[in-house]
Amino acid sequence: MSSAEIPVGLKELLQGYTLEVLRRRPPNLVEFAVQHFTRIQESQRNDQHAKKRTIKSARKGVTFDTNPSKSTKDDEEEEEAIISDKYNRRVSVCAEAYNPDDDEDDDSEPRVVHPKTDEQRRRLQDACKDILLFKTLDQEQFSEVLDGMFEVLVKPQEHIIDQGDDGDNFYVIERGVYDIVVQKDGVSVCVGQYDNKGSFGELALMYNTPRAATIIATQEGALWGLDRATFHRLIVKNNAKKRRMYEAFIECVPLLKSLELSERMRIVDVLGARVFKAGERILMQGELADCFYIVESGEVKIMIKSKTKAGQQDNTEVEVARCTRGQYFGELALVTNKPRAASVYAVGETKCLVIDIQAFERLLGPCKEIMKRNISQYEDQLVALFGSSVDLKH
Ligand code: 1OR
Ligand code: 1OR
Repeated sequence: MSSAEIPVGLKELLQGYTLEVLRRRPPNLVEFAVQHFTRIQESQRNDQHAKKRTIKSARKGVTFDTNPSKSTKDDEEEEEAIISDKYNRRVSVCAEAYNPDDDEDDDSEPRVVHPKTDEQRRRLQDACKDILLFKTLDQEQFSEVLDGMFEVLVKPQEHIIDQGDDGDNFYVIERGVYDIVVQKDGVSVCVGQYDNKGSFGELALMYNTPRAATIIATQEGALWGLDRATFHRLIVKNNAKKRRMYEAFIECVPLLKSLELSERMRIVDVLGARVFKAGERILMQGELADCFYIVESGEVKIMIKSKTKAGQQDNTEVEVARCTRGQYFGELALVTNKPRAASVYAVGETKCLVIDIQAFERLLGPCKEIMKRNISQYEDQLVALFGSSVDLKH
């Protein structure tokens, strides 16, 4: 009998998997195996990239909160890499690939602090208060993010980001309107717009990919930038924690079942978590929409303003539905490009996972058919309630 040769590394791979299973006790072993080995594969790819990288941080006009135990020689070398434009852009962008679990040497990097006046800090805090990517940071991490941000004033027609470039900074919008332009078959198409709020530029930094879109200011505006190294140290690292926190829950959301695991994880990377008090209004009928919600715990009720016999709206709200854990709401306005069709209130204290409209468009395309089918059910119910024929989808 010929003895089968055991490939190098097989034992360690299987042991690693077994240990993870014992530690995390996943409900589905096969799915967990796919996840586990995909992570290892990503990490191997990242290691290869990481070997090639050259880290050159751009730090003009920046104070370093240096670690006193760190040699000053390192700091001198870092300072040589200064680039002087207002975007803090680097000549050569490092290519650390995505691996949120990877405990790279980020922690030993000096902490970047851009000094700010009280007035600047107040404006910055205001711009950042609804940024989803910051919603799962703890107080200290959030404060470090604020320290690391720098103000960028932009002019009409200025390209903040060009599709295909390496990623340097992440941006939070303080004011201004910005077109999102994507090249499709050699033609530039405007696929969306940021209107005085939101953030962009996270993808290239999270996944070490070229910029996926061009962002153009349509008018004068103000942004807050966060450099790549700080973004990596605070946001990408936090994503490893987020994936662990939400992985099991997101697997059980029926709407997302048709997505690949990696697609669901990309949703987790960009979602924010928000807690609403009992009775708090989450959405208001008639408002413009910019987010999509999944209930993680608690319950929401959907209320619609009733119509009088003459078909006019009066202000009394009628409860038409409830959503609990794993169910979603707020998709209708995003799918139809119309204002919110109903108001939504938290019943008791309720926690929702929130996804912004750009991520919804980018990541939830494959789920739209399911949503549209459910929207047809809303239409039937609306007819039953108010007696008129409606087409919510158009
Ligand atoms: P980035 O670092 O790739 C461009 O630089 C940024 O544009 C990107 O991060 C996102 O923050 C932002 N597809 C890809 N990136 C988008 C999109 C988008 N929208 C905003 N960004 N789509 C448009 C969805 C409305 C899908 C286009 C096919
Ligand atoms: P939205 O973005 O319009 C309000 O914001 C959300 O309430 C809406 O998306 C849906 O996600 C959710 N009619 C309209 N919106 C509803 C309904 C609904 N149910 C949930 N939403 N009907 C209830 C059908 C069971 C029909 C009302 C008569």
